[in-house]
Amino acid sequence: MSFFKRLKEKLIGSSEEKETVQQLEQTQQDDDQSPLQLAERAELNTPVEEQKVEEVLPVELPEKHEETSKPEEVEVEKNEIVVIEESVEKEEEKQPSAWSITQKFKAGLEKTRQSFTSKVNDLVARYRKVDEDFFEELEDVLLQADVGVETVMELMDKLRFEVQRKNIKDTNGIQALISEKLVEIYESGGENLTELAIQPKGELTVILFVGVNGVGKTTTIGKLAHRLKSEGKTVMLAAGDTFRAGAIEQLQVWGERVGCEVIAQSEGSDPAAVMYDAIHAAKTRNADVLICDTAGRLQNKVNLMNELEKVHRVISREIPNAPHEVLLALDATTGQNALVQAQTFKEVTNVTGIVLTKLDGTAKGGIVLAIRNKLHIPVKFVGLGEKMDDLQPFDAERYVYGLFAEGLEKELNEVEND
Ligand SMILES: Nc1nc2c(ncn2[C@@H]2O[C@H](COP(=O)(O)OP(=O)(O)O)[C@@H](O)[C@H]2O)c(=O)[nH]1
Ligand SMILES: [Mg+2]
Repeated sequence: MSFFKRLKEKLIGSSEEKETVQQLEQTQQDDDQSPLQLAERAELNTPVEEQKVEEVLPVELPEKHEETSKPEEVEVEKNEIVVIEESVEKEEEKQPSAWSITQKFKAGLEKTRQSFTSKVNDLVARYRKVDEDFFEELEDVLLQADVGVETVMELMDKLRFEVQRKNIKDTNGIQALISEKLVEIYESGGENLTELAIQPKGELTVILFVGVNGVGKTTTIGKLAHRLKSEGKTVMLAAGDTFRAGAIEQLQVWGERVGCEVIAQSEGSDPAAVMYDAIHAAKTRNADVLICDTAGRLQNKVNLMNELEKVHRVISREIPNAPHEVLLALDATTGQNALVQAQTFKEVTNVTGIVLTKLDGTAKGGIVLAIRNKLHIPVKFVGLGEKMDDLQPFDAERYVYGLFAEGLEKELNEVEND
């Protein structure tokens, strides 16, 4: 299957969304909107199916569709457990569509796209023809987006080869070519496992979060708990950051929002003791997943190592192969510094996956590629905003679409719909 066909199927999804696209195309045969635009409109209009398509199509719709549901804003009282359960059941029924997830990547990568695409567009306009000077400037643009030297070099080699092989002369299709090669590079970088090591039903899965202060651990734990709950799992949280003032309360607030029990002790207590308590509580309540927060003191590597080792030891004494995941949260806005942090944590603990937070807050979203290339640890999730459903499993195709959305549409529209 060609890259663009695969990309398109992935972005739009293959089932109902596609049908909606085709229906819309039939009703509007003389309409010159692209299937992608139609899909976008279809997505936006899903809740009002009866609405006349003709009336909707010519209107420019804003991209604020996330606002259609805001479950996180429902304040939940502790004594309303029944209500929480009901709302979660409802959420289970309406899983987000492929296209709405694609739109999250597009929105989350807006800053990167704006800075990156405008530079690439500018290059394309100035050069028109692909030559060595063009490649050199392109290299700079990619480096400025934090893609990382090795990845940029690999990409440039691939582009040069492809340009020669296909005898490409003009710069117009270059965004499409870059996209294709970036996905290729990402996928060749090792296993593309975004799945969490969730244990079979009846067994407790323990997920440990590590990372320095402020990178977004607690927030991500809240979002992940929400995600796992909406898949029907019983989730509990362990307030292992007993160091930072307010950290326990912050996790408790998330627990209330999402509807998860939080196991906590007082500030300053031993994190390992919290883990011990939490595992026992989770086992007693037959929880499916326990997500553990930790403090991220990096001032002293020996302390960090000791603390994480102790936490780890206590967890695996209670459940032999736990923690099943050690997720390292890295803040995308810190750029190359994130790579340094990752290196340190890799040395002190067995990191099984990375959560790259705040991708929406940086114009240098190329850091995903650098992380992949340097660390060989899968980026399992990316944070695309501060809302509860802004945590998404990383997806190379959607990511690339987020980088080049406008530049790719022409290519994608030329792919046949079958
Ligand atoms: N824009 C944006 N902000 C985020 C994201 N993830 C976390 N944050 C914010 O980052 C700040 C620090 O997060 P926190 O969870 O307290 O970090 P921790 O110290 O590692 O636990 C908070 O203000 C969060 O709202 C994200 O994906 N996007
Ligand atoms: Mg925290």
